[in-house]
Order: sequence, then structure tokens, then C-alpha cells
Amino acid sequence: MSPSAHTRIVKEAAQRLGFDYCGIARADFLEEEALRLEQWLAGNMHGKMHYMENWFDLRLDPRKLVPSAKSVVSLLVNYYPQKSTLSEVAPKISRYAYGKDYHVVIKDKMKELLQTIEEKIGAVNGRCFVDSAPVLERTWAAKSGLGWIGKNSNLINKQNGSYFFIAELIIDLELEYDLPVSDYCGSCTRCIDACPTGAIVKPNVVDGSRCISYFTIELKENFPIAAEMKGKFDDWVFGCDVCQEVCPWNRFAKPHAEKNFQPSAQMQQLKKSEWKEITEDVFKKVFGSSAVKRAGYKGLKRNLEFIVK
Ligand code: B12
Ligand code: SF4
Ligand code: SF4
Repeated sequence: MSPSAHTRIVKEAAQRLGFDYCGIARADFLEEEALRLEQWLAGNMHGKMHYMENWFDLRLDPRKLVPSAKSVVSLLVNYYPQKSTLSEVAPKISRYAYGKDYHVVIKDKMKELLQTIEEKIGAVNGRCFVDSAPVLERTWAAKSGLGWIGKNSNLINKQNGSYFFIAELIIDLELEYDLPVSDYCGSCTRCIDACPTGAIVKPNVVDGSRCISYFTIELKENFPIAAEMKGKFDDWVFGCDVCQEVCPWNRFAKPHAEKNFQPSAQMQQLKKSEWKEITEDVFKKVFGSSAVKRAGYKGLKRNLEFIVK
């Protein structure tokens, strides 16, 4: 079978399994990104996310991650919810964490994709990743023509905006490659102007160590949130969606149809008073299968205390 026949099989299977977009790029060394990543790390923009210092070479070359890899297949999964807030009165949780943990949901779909490819094409060497490995996921999605990297550093799709997860399959199969699309940010600077903590230090560059998402998710529970951030979180206790909410391209976001991403009744019913007195048991019951568990019970408590005015 030819690369174009293989490509058809991969893209049809991705669509059938419910991936919203699928694009493909040649597995190559990411030369331009090498310098950007180096500067980002040198500027300590990863803060205490020490895992970002590891595997520098692998992060820049998918062939070091999957020997003999030929292609990086990038997949987008929409998580834009029907209702934009869980409750008018509760502290805010980023939209991506409303439902079941996306790592689990997407990994299952990816396994099926790889299985289908093996059934239809034969044995391949391929590995699936979603936020779980040293892969510059946004860069690959952009290289595959699925969108452009906006000034807020998120991947933006012209048809549906930026509320997407990104996953990739790195595979030793020669496929047909897609072309990158243009950048449609133009002269807009809404995300830079709206970021509550000034984390978007210049177009396309987010200082992770200033981002609310970092403080509320990645900064371990035993570290206090920087005092200079007091009063700036605007009720966000897990992640932050401000730079996506203000992005004009998200007018085109459409609600997802993935039942696993629906917020549980327990999450929706949590009252403001209950948030304040949340116990470890309630935390486990309400957030045990959602991405919020990454913050940990103590981490969420710390975040809740930090937003008290
Ligand atoms: C570390 C990390 C974070 C950190 C640091 C953020 C950051 N900007 O890197 C923190 C905790 C702050 C974070 C926050 C969020 N994250 Co995050 N995060 C990651 C992770 C694990 C690694 C990202 C990384 O490599 N950063 C290193 C820097 C150097 O890379 P970069 O920011 O991608 O920058 C590249 C471009 O900006 C580009 N670039 C730089 N300068 C220039 C200049 C020009 C002209 C151009 C064209 C490009 C360009 O080069 C850089 C290197 O390639 C990825 C998963 C993964 N493995 O990729 C998820 C990921 C990027 N995060 C994701 C999400 C959803 C978020 C949040 C929206 C979550 C939330 N609501 O709270 C926020 C968004 C914050 C923001 N505006 O970036 C998604 C992105 C989806 C999308 N549509 O883009 C990912 C891909 C996870 C996933 N699998 O879906 N995240
Ligand atoms: S997620 Fe929030 S804090 Fe982080 S860059 Fe975007 S607006 Fe700023
Ligand atoms: S808000 Fe404007 S500048 Fe920021 S990512 Fe969206 S279009 Fe680009």
C-alpha cells in the first residue's frame, strides 16, 4: 500500500473514533524550537516544573522517542463544554477539567487507533502520547496544519478555536504530510492585555512560572503561592481560561459531544459553602476521576485559601 492509502486509513480511523481533527507531519528534529525551548528554560519560565528540564533531546526529536519514527500524527479532542461555568457562585475550575480525566479518555481512544492501524496495515512501531511525555505537542499540531500557535501560546484552530486537547501518535509509517496554516492573530493583543498575572511576557511566550494554571495545578501543595499574586486570581482555583475566553477565535468553539467530559452531578451541585469546608472524602468523591486530582486535596485547599479576599 502507498503512503496515501495508509494516510487514508489513519485519518478515517481517527474520525471514526471521535477525534475532531487529525493532521500529520514528518518526524524530524525541531530546529527552531530548540532555541526557543532553551531560552524558556534559561529564563526559568518552568519555575518548579523540573520535569521540563529533563529529556531535552527527546523533546526536540521524536525519532529519539520512537526509534525509526517517520511520522507524527497529531489529534485534537474538543473539550468546550455546553455550560461555560459549573456554577455562578462556585470558585472557578478550568473547562478542561469538568469531566473525566482526559489522559484516561484519550489514551483509550489512541490505543484503539493504533490497533485499527495494525489490523488494516500490519505490524507497526508506534506510541501514543497525551500530555504524558517529552513531546512539544502544540508545535507538532501546528506543523500538521491543525492550527497556529496564538500569542497566548495555545494552538488555535480557525474553525473551532482553542479549547482542544492535543494528542499524538509517533509511528514508523511513511505517510502524506500536511502543511502548516497561517497565523491569524494579526494585530490583536487581547490575551496579553487580559492575563491577570502578566504571564504572557511577549507574543507566543508564556512565563509558566507566572501563570495561574502553574500556581494552582503544578506548584506542589507544600509550596505557598507567591505573595505578589494575591488578589489576582479572580476566583480561579484550578487552572485558568482567561486568555482563551477573550480570544475572538473562540467565538467559533462548539460544545463537545463526549459524554466522558460532562461534569458529574456532584461537581455541579457543590455549593459555595461546601467548597469552603471541603473534606478529603468529598474531594475524592467529587474530583477523584477528574484532572483536578492532580492538584491534590491539600493543593486545592491552599488554592481556595489564596483566593479569599
Ligand atoms: C508545561 C505545560 C504547561 C505549563 C507551562 C505553559 C507553557 N506555555 O508552556 C502551565 C502549567 C503554565 C500550562 C498551562 C496551560 N496549559 Co499546558 N502544558 C504544558 C505541557 C506539559 C508542556 C508545554 C511545553 O512544552 N512548554 C515549553 C514551552 C517552551 O513550549 P510552548 O509554550 O508550547 O512554546 C512553544 C511555542 O510557543 C513556540 N514559540 C515560542 N516563541 C514563538 C514565536 C513564534 C513566532 C512562534 C510561531 C512560535 C513560538 O515555541 C515554543 C516551543 O516550541 C503541554 C503538554 C506537552 N507535552 O506539550 C501542556 C499543554 C500545552 N497545555 C495545555 C493546556 C490546555 C493548558 C491550559 C489552557 C490549561 C488551563 N486552562 O489552565 C493552560 C494555558 C496556559 C498558556 N497560555 O500557555 C494543552 C494545550 C492545548 C492547546 N490547544 O494549545 C497541552 C498541549 C496539553 C494537551 N495535551 O492538551 N501548561
Ligand atoms: S492561563 Fe491565565 S494566567 Fe495563564 S497565561 Fe492564560 S490568562 Fe495568563
Ligand atoms: S486573543 Fe488575539 S492575540 Fe491572543 S491568541 Fe487570540 S487572536 Fe491571538
